Amino acid sequence: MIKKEMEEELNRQINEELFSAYLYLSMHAYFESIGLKGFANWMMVQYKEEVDHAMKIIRYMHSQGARVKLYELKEPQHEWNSPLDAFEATLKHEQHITERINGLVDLAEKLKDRATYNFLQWYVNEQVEEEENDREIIDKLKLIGDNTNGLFMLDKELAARKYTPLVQEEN
Ligand code: OFO
Repeated sequence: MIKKEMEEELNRQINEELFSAYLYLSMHAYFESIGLKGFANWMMVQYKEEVDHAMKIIRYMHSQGARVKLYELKEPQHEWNSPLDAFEATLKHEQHITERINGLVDLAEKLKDRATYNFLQWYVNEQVEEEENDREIIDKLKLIGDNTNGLFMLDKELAARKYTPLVQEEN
């Protein structure tokens, strides 16, 4: 059983995950607008994964008989100064999500909510991966600097990213 305080925080997290999706969809549009289709593809995959993250919480809450509530989404930023600027914003956003997840884990511990504590471990691990992916791309973008060829090579690399639904039968 999920206590009210946890139910409310999980509902807030659904909003955070959906806002993440919205932000990355906005970045997808930004990269399309500057002709970097591989970067745009990477962001589209990211968008879909974030929707999966929200759905995973929704399904968990339903399995626990908790009440899911959807809140208003903030308007995301529309423009960035460069691909590096967009990826630095991505990392900053993911660090914010990591803090949110850590806060949820602390709350689960405080409430002795073992089921939610276990459920959240998936997100703890996912955040390590997400931040690492962003850092790798930021490092590459810093090495590339103003080199257009390097940027196009990275664009080609990011074009290869494929979306894998979180749990096949859930989608
Ligand atoms: Fe980008 O991560 Fe969701 O949780």
